[in-house]
Amino acid sequence: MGRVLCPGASSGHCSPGSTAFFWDAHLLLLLPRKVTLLVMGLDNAGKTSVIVDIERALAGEALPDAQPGQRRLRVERLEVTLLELPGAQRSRSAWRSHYSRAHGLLFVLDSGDLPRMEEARKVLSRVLSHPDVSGKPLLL
Ligand SMILES: Nc1nc2c(ncn2[C@@H]2O[C@H](COP(=O)(O)OP(=O)(O)O)[C@@H](O)[C@H]2O)c(=O)[nH]1
Ligand SMILES: [Mg+2]
Repeated sequence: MGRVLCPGASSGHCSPGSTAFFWDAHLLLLLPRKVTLLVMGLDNAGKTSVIVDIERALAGEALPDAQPGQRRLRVERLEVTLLELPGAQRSRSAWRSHYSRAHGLLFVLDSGDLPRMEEARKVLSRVLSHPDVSGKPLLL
């Protein structure tokens, strides 16, 4: 959670011990938090299948208004958007346009596809070296 502002405090923010801090933090906790997760990997790696598995495992409520390639899901107070990025080589250059708004990445690796392991390594390496990805959680 970001800094909690405390109206009326001369410094513009307040200590965790003050009443205002807890009041503001409480309000923020009530708001649904939107989380965007990018699901990436080579073509045919199993991205769509993983998304279906995640939806099933989380047993969240499916939310409407998802764009093509997106699944939206409410999980407790989170509104989670799973955005599948097309994995074909010609599509990968567009991935970077999504990095800045992502909260985390899921990189799907087909562990049975040994001939493409080096290709997957290079692709993941390029993703991780992008500044907009730096510091964000990755699930492989
Ligand atoms: N054997 C096996 N096949 C899988 C698995 N996950 C996905 N597949 C198959 O791999 C193919 C590609 O999966 P898909 O999820 O469409 O890959 P995407 O292109 O990365 O979205 C499909 O025919 C899936 O049925 C898995 O865990 N095991
Ligand atoms: Mg797919």
